[in-house]
Amino acid sequence: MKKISRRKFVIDSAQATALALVAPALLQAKEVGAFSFSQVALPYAYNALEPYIDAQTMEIHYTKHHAAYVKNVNDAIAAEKISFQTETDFFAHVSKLSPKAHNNAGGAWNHNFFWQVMKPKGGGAPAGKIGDAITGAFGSFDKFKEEFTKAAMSRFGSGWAWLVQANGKLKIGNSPNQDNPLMDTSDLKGTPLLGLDVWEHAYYLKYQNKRNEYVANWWNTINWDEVAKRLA
Ligand code: MN3
Repeated sequence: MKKISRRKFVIDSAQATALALVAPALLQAKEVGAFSFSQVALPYAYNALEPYIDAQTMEIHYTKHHAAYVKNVNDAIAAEKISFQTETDFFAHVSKLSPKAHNNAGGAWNHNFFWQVMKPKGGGAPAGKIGDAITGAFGSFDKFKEEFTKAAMSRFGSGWAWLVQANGKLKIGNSPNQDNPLMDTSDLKGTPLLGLDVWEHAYYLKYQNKRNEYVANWWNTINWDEVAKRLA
């Protein structure tokens, strides 16, 4: 082994420290102009939402469908040199982007959101400020459930049902494909508080054509703490 002099060791340590201080700044500089979407870690196991959402659906949904949206939008960002700095900015200008960028960005974002507003042993009527806001806007939790379920059931084909906050008001609606209420192309606009994936890939293995049963059972998975966090 080569003997390292104390003097050289001190210099190397000083250089390493300087590099450690500089490195985060360099990384940040490199990221400017290179915004990309990422897939959040699933906050629970694939089987955690059983019996309402089965493990196989969850695994395919997360590792195949969602992962593909993330990969495809990032490919589009690179190929089309899309330079928006934030998700909000990206969606606010999505009408100017290619269908590949638009649709896959929606798929990437919507599923990150969806995983987070669910949890094992979730559901029930929400308490606190989100409970009050829902009762205030819709009359009762049951009325809210009824209206949200209608939005989920009336979306023809693939899409999402949403609870959003816009100008301080809560609203329910739905969107086609992977569109979301942050998009400038969306009829329903606002900050998403709660979202439900009604694509067949979200329920077909367990429920086949019975979207109504999937929606009815999904109420047992809602993570109201996460919904409340998004309320302004
Ligand atoms: Mn999906």
